[in-house]
Amino acid sequence: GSTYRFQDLEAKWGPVWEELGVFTPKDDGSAERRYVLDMFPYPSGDLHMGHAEAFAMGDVVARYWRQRGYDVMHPIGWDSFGLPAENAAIKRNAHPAEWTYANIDTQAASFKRYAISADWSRRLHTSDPEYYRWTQWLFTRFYEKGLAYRKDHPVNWCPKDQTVLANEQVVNGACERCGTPVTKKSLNQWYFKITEYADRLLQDMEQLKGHWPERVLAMQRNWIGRSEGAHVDFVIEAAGERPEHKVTVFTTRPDTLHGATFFVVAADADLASDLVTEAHRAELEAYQEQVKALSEIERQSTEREKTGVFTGRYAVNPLNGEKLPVWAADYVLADYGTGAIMAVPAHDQRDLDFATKFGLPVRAVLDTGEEDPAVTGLATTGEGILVNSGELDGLSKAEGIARAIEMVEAAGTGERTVNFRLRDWLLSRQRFWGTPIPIIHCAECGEVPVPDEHLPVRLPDNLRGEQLAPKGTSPLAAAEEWVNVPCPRCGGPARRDTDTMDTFVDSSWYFLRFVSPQYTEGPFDPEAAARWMPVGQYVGGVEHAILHLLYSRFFTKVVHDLGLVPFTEPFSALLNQGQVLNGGKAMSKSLGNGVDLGEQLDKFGVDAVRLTMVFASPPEDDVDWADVSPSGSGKFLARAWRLAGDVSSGAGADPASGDRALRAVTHRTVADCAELLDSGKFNVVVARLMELVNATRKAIDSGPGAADPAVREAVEATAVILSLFAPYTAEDMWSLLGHEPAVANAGWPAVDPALLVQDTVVAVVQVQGKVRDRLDVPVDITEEALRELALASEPVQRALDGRGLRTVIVRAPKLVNIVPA
Ligand code: ANZ
Ligand code: ZN
Repeated sequence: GSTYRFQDLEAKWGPVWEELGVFTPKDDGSAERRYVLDMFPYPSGDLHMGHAEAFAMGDVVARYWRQRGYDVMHPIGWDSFGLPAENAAIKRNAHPAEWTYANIDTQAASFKRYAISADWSRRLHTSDPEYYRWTQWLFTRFYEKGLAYRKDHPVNWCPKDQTVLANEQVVNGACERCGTPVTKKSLNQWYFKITEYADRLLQDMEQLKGHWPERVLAMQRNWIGRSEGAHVDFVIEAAGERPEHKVTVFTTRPDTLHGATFFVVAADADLASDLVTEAHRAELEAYQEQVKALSEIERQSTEREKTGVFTGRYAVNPLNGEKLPVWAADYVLADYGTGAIMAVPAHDQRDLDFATKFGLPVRAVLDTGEEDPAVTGLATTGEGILVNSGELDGLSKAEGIARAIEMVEAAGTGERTVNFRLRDWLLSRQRFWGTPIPIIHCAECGEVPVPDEHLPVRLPDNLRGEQLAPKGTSPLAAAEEWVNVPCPRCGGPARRDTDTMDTFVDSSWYFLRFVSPQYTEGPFDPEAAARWMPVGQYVGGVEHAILHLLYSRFFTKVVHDLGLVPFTEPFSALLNQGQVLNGGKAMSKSLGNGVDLGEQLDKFGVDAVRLTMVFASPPEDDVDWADVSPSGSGKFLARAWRLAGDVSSGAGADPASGDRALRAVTHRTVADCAELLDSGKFNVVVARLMELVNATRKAIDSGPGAADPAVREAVEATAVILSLFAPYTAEDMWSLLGHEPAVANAGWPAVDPALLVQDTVVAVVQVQGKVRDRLDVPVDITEEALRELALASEPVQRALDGRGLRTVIVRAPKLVNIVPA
């Protein structure tokens, strides 16, 4: 028929693609391999508009690369462990698996309808025992390398979710999930020693420059937080009840050692309780209670007035022997540097605020030409010359830093050091629906890893509903018959570890599993990984700019060090797609501005929604659904589709005999679109395609007519380019044009360079009104380019005779008028 009905096209082509296995890579070496990956979804309900945006972008890349002849792997799977499933199970007195797998089925059906060109044979779910078996296997390798360990630590605790949170999951002092203010609790927890990889995580970002968004690299750099400085030892004076001992500080400014006027230890560190004199203990303890009661939000606020208590002790400055009062305060963090600082109020604002509050002295030691900080209340942090600093006087800041380090090193009271903000990764969770930690605790043998041949340690399937409710300890502890096992080493009675892993562990290696999802000899087939990886294009939201990417990079480096992969970075290129907004705001329940993806698909069709997502803005920008027109997209698709119906006859004629003007448009469009796709300007590709469709329609209606071979050539090119955005429409066009499916493998149209030659015009260049040169330039030359060309002309240079320029008037493409000074 001649009516475009998206419902018919969706019903017709989906099953055909599935049957033909169009999107399964050949993996036979017949073509260069490329791996395109979208951050895998979490199965909370059905797909939403955000998925539709992200997956539309990833699919453009996958489909484009396929058309360019690459053997493309574009897998799909689910990040299916996690709290929402567990909470739903508690509410419904069910097992988390029920909710999880039901949602996965729903999403899978939606992905198929959405025509994601995924290889479904690689589908995986991180909550499947066949998957988490290998998560556990990897944990064991980490454990053997000393990269997984336990320690007691004050951890972030969400009182509502009754669970531990990683620093990364605390946003402005509140639980990332539920918004409850986070408190501290001391627990024995499992950690991954990601800090051992801090330097490499930083160094290897060199490989990513230019291929990852600069802001993501900046966020990673900042999170790793490398600071160069020194450890300097201060001796704490002996006083009555305890002998003298030393406390080390971390400072980035050893040049300011002479400006230290007091000393501060983190109030909540053991060190504070350790140092305090008996006379001040009660006061310190009262203060510590006060600090504990504060939420992280309040603690981290820079506006808050400084608080602290004197400990009764003095620390001796190793450079000048001065005695500095030791304070305990909460603005010094227990888990950064050494948890103790030398305070230099003249040159550090936090120290100055503290000094002002408690009447401590301020001594400037770097003359920066600014006003005295003691007077202005503003610490000076610029460059300058050291003063009041004994031997360091007269040196610059950098010289002072170097010299001060030499001095403390020579005296054996300090050393150059590098400090990282990055903390070890707290990975244990006291929740049920996660990968069980494969460790057995034996009274005789201590921690014993579960032997590989006993993996997976499966979750018990008899816990449900209330039994999963958060209690602070893991719900697994209640499964007695699961917990009690013989020790794998001595056979004596022992207990399984009852914590589960942070779901970020599951997602830190899924991209490796995809290369060989059914592999049973290890987490992945190393040969397949070497063939397919790194991922050529990774696509996902900027909300994962730090954690998921950092953890995945860390895992990849460890797996590299285990000799399993040759590469050190998992994702060669990264695209952060924008958000889908409605009315300029993120969609949310509270705003009531949510848009239901299913309804949009029912109303406008998959192709129109996908095309709208891509056309609305550059991929990395947000799309405001209130501003777009999926019905307009639908009209365009119908228009493109009708072209194919019009040219259904005349196959086989040589396009070279066709209309040259239309051919030029087609070939230029194909060439430009390739460039635009390579540089990620997908929205412009759609605009160019609309122009091609218009030109073709004109050629049919008022030009050489539908039978002209140039028209067929144009419509075939349209179908191929359109297949990246609107696969159903493109497939039907392809079929109307007399081809077998699938258009996805049609191949990118060849470009005839002879048809790309641009029209040129003559530009006249005048100097003081006299014509000095005539230049052949492209019609669409920019003002800037024409100006450059004109000024570079030899006759023009001769006429200028070394004089400067007063004005240069450029009227592209035809005229340049130069007035010398
Ligand atoms: C003396 C000094 C003088 C400092 C000066 C700065 C300026 P970054 O760059 O972030 O690494 N510091 C060290 N450990 C701390 C902790 N646990 N809590 C709070 N502050 C801490 O910062 C390093 C600087 O932050 C260190 O250098 C120390 O103060 C402070 F004019 O030492 B500085
Ligand atoms: Zn034992």
